[in-house]
Amino acid sequence: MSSRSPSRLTALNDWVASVAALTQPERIHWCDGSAAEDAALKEAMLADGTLLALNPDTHPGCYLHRSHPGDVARVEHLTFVCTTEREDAGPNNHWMAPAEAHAKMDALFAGCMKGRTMYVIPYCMGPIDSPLSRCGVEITDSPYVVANMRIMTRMGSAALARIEREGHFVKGLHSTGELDPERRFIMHFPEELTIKSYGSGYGGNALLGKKCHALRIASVQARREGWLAEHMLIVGIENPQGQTHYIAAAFPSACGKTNLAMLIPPEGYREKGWKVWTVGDDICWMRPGADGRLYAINPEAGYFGVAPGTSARSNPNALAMLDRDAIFTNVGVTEDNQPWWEGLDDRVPVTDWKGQPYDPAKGPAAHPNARFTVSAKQCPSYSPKAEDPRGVPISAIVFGGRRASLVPLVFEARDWTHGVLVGAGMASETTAAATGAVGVVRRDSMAMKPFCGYNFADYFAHWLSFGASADKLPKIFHVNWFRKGSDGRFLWPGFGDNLRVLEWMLKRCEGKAGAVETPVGLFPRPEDLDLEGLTLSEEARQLLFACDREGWKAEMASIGEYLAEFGPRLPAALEAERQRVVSALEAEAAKAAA
Ligand code: OXD
Ligand code: MN
Repeated sequence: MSSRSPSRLTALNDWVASVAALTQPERIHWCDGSAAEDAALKEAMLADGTLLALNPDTHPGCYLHRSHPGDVARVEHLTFVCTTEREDAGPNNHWMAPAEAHAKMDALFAGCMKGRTMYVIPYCMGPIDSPLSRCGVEITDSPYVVANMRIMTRMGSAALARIEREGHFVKGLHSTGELDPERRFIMHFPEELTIKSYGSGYGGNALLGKKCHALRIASVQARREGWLAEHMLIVGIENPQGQTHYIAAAFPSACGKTNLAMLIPPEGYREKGWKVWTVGDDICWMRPGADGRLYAINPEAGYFGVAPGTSARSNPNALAMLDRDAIFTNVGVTEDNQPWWEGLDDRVPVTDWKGQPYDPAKGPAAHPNARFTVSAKQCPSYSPKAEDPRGVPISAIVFGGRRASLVPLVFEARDWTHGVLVGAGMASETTAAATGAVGVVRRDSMAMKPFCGYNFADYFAHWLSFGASADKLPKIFHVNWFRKGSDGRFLWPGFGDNLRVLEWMLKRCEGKAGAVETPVGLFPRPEDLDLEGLTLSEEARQLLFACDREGWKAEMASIGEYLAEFGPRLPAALEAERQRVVSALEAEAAKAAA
């Protein structure tokens, strides 16, 4: 522990000094990321109740944190992008003028760390020696944030050394404040590479390396520098011939990214030698390499995953990494002090996430957005390539959402421009990862609605701009694991069986699998997928692979209304592409009527 700055970087020291003058902490602690530092912080958090130790026999090194019950998710209505021109933030973001936002935040931060310790966390998003990585420094008064950042990022001395070498970094200032929702804001200043977050201790609001830096600020840097910062998992699929192909997939929060990233192949596939390798479960930074392909890194070093629903069936890899050295937030606890959440198993917990005796009549034991934080290295399927500074070459990009109707199991975009339209038009039912109503269908372009740090119209143009070198780019697909039948139940088993769909995609990339051309994209027939060992109902076979032309006409009209919200800034090529799909649907209808 050190209160003296270990850095010779004037810009960093000046910023830390100015924050200290504003927030007036009792102590300043520069984090070195060491095990000793982590142990000391955890001991202090155990002493003051911030952390509770879990069963040391079944879960060594595991802790429970109970957040304030009103501080359990991201707060999109309190999250702002503060650009000089309102139009640069776009209709997809809440906007505030930078001067007004700074004044508001600085008033909240004034004196807020009195009597507290101010932690300075130098961190690197991505492998420490990768040219694709980017660094930042988070200042916070929360030791819980420090402990989580140590898992989620490469934090401490090595990151500081890189920051000193590069001379620049993203500045993130955070205080839990009073945890008063009336005094809670998450502000981004992309033009200054700065974040100010006050009044929440929740992951996405407080671990500033994650959503705030690696998506909102990084998306702006990426546009400027010719790369992509995306809300995507990265998974490697090894075929029986020993070749591994990588897929990047964008799904909205709490739609199964972690499960897909850690998928266990179905038995028949395992026997043939298929393997799955996890590179990342939430964020993907991709850049064209010298060969024109897109190369991707996972900027994170850990998983901040949704606990409820995680089980031996849904994600055995996740369970295997959660029995040691993990932080659980807002889960229930069993009689023998083990963490528990809905969907885990048949045991009945004794305590709920608020620390009250568990009573099913009063709600779930774990909050629906309860989380685990764990090092990526603990994942049994962690890819040996995840630390490769060059990143992994991406063969396919997948967009997907929760759609009970219309959207088939999978389809392929005809080319890059069509793929960008498919991503831009994506929609999904909302989940508990953000406050607000759950289960409402909303457009969530590229699963980036809450995370793009600039105007979506410019973001779509940026995506389209990659099309110039189209021959080496990944193919783009859309999936929907959540289609429901007439009885309201899911038609597709999901989880490990999703590999059947991924295999079809990779075969399409190699020209080795069939598909039928429709106005909406290229659809497989049931026989184009390996469905051996799977029992699908007749309804499932019908609906999962069908193109409902009338339904798609309405969907394309609705996408048109959504895109029109972006006004004249929307790239003409995107609207032209939509028109092309509409015309193709109409031409087919006319042919059928003739
Ligand atoms: C997350 C989210 O925490 O998307 O990953 O909310
Ligand atoms: Mn996410």
